[in-house]
Amino acid sequence: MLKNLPSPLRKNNDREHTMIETHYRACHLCEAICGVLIETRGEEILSIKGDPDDPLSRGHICPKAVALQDIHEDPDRLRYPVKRIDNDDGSVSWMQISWDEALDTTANALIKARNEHGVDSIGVYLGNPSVHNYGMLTHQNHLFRWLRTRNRFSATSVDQLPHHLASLWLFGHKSLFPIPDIDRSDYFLMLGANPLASNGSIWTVPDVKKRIKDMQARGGKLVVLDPRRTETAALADEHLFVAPGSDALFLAAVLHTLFDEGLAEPGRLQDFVTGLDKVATAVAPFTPEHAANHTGIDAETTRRIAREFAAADAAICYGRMGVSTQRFGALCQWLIQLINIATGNLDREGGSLFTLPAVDQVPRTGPGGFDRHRSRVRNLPEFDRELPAAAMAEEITTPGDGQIRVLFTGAGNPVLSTPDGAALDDALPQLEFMVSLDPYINETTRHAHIILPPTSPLEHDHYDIAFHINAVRNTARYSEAVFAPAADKLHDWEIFTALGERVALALGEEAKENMPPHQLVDIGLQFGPYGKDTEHDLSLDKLREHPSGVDLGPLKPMLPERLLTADKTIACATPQAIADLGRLAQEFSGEDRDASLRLIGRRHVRSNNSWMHNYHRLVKGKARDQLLVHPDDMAAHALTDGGQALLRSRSGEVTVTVQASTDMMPGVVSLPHGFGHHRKGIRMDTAVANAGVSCNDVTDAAYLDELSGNAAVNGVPVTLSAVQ
Ligand SMILES: Nc1nc2c(c(=O)[nH]1)N[C@H]1C(S)=C(S)[C@@H](COP(=O)(O)OP(=O)(O)OC[C@H]3O[C@@H](n4cnc5c(=O)[nH]c(N)nc54)[C@H](O)[C@@H]3O)O[C@H]1N2
Ligand SMILES: Nc1nc2c(c(=O)[nH]1)N[C@H]1C(S)=C(S)[C@@H](COP(=O)(O)OP(=O)(O)OC[C@H]3O[C@@H](n4cnc5c(=O)[nH]c(N)nc54)[C@H](O)[C@@H]3O)O[C@H]1N2
Ligand code: SF4
Ligand SMILES: [Mo]
Repeated sequence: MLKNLPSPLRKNNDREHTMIETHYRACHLCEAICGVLIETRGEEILSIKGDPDDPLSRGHICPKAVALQDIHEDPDRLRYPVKRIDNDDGSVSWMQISWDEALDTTANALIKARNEHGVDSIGVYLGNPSVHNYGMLTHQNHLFRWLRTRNRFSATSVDQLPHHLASLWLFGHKSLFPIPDIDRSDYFLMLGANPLASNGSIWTVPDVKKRIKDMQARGGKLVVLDPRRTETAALADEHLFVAPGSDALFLAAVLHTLFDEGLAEPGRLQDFVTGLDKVATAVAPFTPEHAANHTGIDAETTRRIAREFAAADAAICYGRMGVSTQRFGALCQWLIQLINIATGNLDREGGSLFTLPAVDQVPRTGPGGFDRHRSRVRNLPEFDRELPAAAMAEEITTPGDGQIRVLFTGAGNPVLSTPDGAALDDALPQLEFMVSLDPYINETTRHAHIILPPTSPLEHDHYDIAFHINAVRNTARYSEAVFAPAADKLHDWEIFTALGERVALALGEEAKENMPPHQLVDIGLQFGPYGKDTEHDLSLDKLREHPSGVDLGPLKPMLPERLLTADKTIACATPQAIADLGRLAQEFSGEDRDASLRLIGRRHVRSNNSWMHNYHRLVKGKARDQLLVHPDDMAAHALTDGGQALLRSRSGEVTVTVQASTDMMPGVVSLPHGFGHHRKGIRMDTAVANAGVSCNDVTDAAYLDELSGNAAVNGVPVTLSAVQ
């Protein structure tokens, strides 16, 4: 049983005699990918500091960097595969099993489901850290190529799916994201993002605070639209409260003003941009006056912002989570890029540019597709062969052909991170078999029959395949493992490979040729844009000689060459988006702002989604899981500061501690997601002691961006009542 496992922390008896070593590393915990220096003596970590020589992060780190040590040393982190034992008295225990037993049992369950019920009876959910762990990206298809199920899900559809769709429609590839070139910009219009807490997203921008301040010192201006006065909003030159879910009206009104006042000047983009006239016609009814009724931003302010944006030498319009995970997420992301295009700020230095990463996945991976099939129960559209995560619970519980009977989760915690997580929590026990590739027994993985824990992050090497694509500067860096893993440990990619081999064998197929991730990266580097025959001559060996990373320069204009549309043009009048303007008009057809109380989320720099509450250094101090409520709303609902309240939506309810905050827009309340560790059977002691409640017990799986299928975890209508 787990309790009796040998201590995972290998004590080093020769400490005094062991040399102090410095390891160069990329912190993989968030998208900023900061360079860190980790000092070790034997098995002991002595310090973690920012690497001043990293050309991207320039020495910056945030308080989470120390979690690299905490994860590695956490006694709750699983070191061996475990199997769940349901005892007769209703209790659950976990038994350590061998890798062979764990992998054989898992592969057999997958094959059995495939043979007996068809491949769609297997569900797959991959979470956020799977993108931060390069071996999971390079090797997941060693398994999934044999399991081409329609029931694939990921955190994408609770997050950035609208960004992918806008990029697919406009630029021809799901991962061609325009990146805010803040270091050379004059004007930044930011919606629904809080990079001071998040450290940037779809925008790898370590040290963002300094970059914002530098822009301001150059005379540049930051305008933030957010229903909460966030850390970023507080730093902005102008902060505007915007009613949750109404941003598309504001953006359409900005675009309307640009066309209406003759400010649309795409400049050199004109040569390869089509359909702007159709867009102008489509946004003509969306006046700033109409928007003002619903957004709370007066018409003159909207017009002024449009004029300022157009007048700036280089301007950025950027929106993130807050405008993605809401009812009009895809429309918002499309409108944002239309504003950048119409003003000539796309592909302009100081505007938004595409990157050219050293391992350039973009031309090598499929562009992504949309709505090629739909979910069985609710008829929701597929994107990139994945269905909306909001549909997962019903696909498990609804009988019929294609019902999910076996579930694979990897690096995800959908019970806490997808809307109506409580329904998923109730659905998971109905599965015939569940396996989780995860280092923890948490809210989701506690339902698994088998948990396959990978090596700790410091036990494997890293090259960031995902986030250089979104970075403010082109750089490349390879990090060696800090510690050698013990012989009986497997990396995530090795687990995928081992399962893939077993499944292939059972199917009478030949497993895919296996090459470790670093070799794939070496090939990617050598044959990439800075590889052989270029002045940089990049290869893995070259990066090993430069462990702080290699600078490949600022972002450069690359259009139309970088476009992956068939004819190398940007067709602006995306039919789906234009049609969705009709849904927008209908939703906001009334004269008055909707009166319901709306729920939004928030992030804290010391936390990260659902899984960073088990490290004492990050959770100590004041509680951070309160519901923030404006004092006027406190009074209207007879709430007391620090008191308890019942927060209820159409779909669920939780009892929260309320905190009065003048940072909130009246009519809007904020609760962070990722808490709710009170559930039975979780083996994360510190997290359980800081349990909080799950915001996603209140969010609603039926509340979606109907165009993209992305969850609308922001803007959820809720009610509040005091609990005595
Ligand atoms: N209400 C609300 N809901 C939200 C959000 C919100 O703002 N509000 N945000 C959404 C967003 S943006 C996201 S990305 C999702 C995140 O949703 P998920 O990805 O489902 O959740 P995480 O909390 O990131 O869970 C990460 C899991 O990965 C495991 N893990 C960590 N590192 C590794 C590793 O290297 N290998 C393996 N195999 N496992 C690992 C952890 O133990 C944990 O179980 O949540 C979404 N949900
Ligand atoms: N410290 C920390 N860093 C993280 C994470 C974390 O959990 N903690 N998670 C990582 C992940 S997975 C992601 S995706 C990124 C997210 O990165 P960001 O998007 O920068 O971070 P959020 O704090 O979610 O910012 C969303 C903002 O949108 C606002 N908002 C909510 N609804 C609306 C709306 O309708 N309109 C507008 N205009 N604004 C709205 C919220 O108040 C919030 O300030 O952060 C990443 N980095
Ligand atoms: S901002 Fe913090 S968590 Fe993100 S990469 Fe840098 S050190 Fe790591
Ligand atoms: Mo995310």
